[in-house]
Amino acid sequence: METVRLTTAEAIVRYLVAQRTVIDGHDAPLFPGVFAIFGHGNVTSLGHSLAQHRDDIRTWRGQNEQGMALAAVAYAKAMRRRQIMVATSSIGPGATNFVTAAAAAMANRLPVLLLSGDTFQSRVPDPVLQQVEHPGQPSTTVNDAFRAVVRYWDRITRPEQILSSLPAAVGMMLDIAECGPAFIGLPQDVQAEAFDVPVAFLAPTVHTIARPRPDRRQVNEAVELLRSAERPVIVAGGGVHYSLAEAALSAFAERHGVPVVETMAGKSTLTHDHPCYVGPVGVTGCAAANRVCADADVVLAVGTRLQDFTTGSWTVFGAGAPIIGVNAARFDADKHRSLPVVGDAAEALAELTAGLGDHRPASDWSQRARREAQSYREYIDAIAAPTPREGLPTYAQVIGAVNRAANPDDYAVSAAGGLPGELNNGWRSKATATFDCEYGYSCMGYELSGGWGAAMARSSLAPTGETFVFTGDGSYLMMNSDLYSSVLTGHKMIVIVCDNGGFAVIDRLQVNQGGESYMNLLADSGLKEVIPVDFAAHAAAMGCHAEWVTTIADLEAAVVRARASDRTHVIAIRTDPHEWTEGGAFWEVGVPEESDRAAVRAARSAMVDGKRAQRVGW
Ligand SMILES: Cc1ncc(C[n+]2csc(CCOP(=O)(O)OP(=O)(O)O)c2C)c(N)n1
Ligand SMILES: [Mg+2]
Repeated sequence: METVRLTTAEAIVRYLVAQRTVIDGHDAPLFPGVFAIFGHGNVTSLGHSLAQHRDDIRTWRGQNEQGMALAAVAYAKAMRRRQIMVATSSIGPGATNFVTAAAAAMANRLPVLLLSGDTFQSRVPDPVLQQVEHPGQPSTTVNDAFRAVVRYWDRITRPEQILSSLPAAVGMMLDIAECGPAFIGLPQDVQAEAFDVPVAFLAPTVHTIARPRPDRRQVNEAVELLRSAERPVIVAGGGVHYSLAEAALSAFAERHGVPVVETMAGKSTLTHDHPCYVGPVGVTGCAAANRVCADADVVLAVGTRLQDFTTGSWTVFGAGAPIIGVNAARFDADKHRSLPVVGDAAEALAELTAGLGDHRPASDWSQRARREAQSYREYIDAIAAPTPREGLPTYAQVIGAVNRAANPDDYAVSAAGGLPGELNNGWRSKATATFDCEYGYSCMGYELSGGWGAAMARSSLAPTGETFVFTGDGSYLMMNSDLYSSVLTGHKMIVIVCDNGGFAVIDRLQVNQGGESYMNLLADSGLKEVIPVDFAAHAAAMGCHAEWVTTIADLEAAVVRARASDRTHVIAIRTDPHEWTEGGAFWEVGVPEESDRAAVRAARSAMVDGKRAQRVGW
């Protein structure tokens, strides 16, 4: 066997460079780049090899490990899992800064390869800088903290282990059912050790994503159930995007007359004006979609993990309506005793449509869904109208203004706070796969870091438009250094910062559940004085173009300037902390069973009432 003597780190980098994939018929690297923050745990070996291979794989220097790993998550989402970014950290705090981002990747079933330094296997120099020490478990390091937040975890204790570990990690990340983040810990000494690497291990390899077809019996049973349905509904989830199945789903819905509601991850499966589109479903959804789901007699759930914001904590679907779970992962397909159809979404829809032929339910159901969709549109038109109101502009008005100015090739990014619900309702998808509100983990800070990663991913695609990032003041303050990253690397975003004086959506939850406003809005935080943040000055200090606007008309003009900007452009606007888009479903949270506040007791009994509509296990 032909071999070449390389260090572990060098062999890893050469292996990553050799992995190729096919995107829209074109050859492309499977690992298009590496986000890196170096320290003593990775600079001398992995950093050395990355420097040697700078022309083969691009390394991007980050500002914060969590931020760069979140950028990697958004990158994978924008590429619909067809490319995977690597992120590398030093040992200790650099590594643990990754943990939150790994969980975001895990919840959203997105691939990211995390390579963190680890302490010496020899233990000779212990304790080393940043080693926390586990007196009773000497082989434990902080990297064990990743075990709960990744789909693949390994620590390379002998160089030869990479020969099996790297292909196993790649296999998992390309598997449509298993996909998630992979973590590999690289001890300082093992990274530097040389071994005889089989040349075949480093040979260029072209990967394609296998898209398994579902089991015939499952398809037949699902066809039977759909044929019996008088009022079917499709719940389109993020898996539709990962399967590149938007066109298949659109054709299926039209051919079989099935209305479509979308989850947060599934938003932009259909364009907003599609005849079968009803609207967003669930807690952050609209009344129209929730009504259609309540009356549906069969639910065709495609590529969704059915999280509580989709199901209204399991109150949105009628108690007797069976669910057909079309999903790549059996775990998701089986949920709530669904009739599982395990397989790729596009493949499964093709087989279901073949079985259904030209079957359609009676047309009054799709007419009803269209009327519902129309009522939702009219509601949004009314609340998003630019007409000046007393008080500050609302989230709905801000989103309406930006959306009116958006082109079909623009992309929207958000994650946490009140904006997800507002965007899910108010942002009209003008093209498919153009929306990324990270709501599997709803990770504050994803907005700006994810925006950077999405802009980077989209810059590799044939002409694309702007990346619009929507962030609240709270998320902005939690993590903003990737504004600077985007300026440095030239991956432009247009950022809308909505400053409503704090954690408004949590204040809303607190008050709606009978509590008093406390520690969410800055004004309720027991401070002598609330000193406002000058978000525009802050962003400008990091090299962005930045401005404040006060009215919706000003915002519209600013978006035009932002489009013309040659770099990340931040528009800050003060918004109303108390005005919300309505229409969402029930959501179960823990409300105290005992309290001396009458409002809390009332909220508790409303919660108990609401729970009566839950379908438990069925
Ligand atoms: C990392 C993280 N910490 C805490 C939370 C809980 N949380 C959800 S929304 C929110 C407030 C967000 O504030 P802001 O960005 O200003 O949005 P607003 O609520 O004002 O719309 C908090 C604290 C979270 N989602 N993520
Ligand atoms: Mg806020």
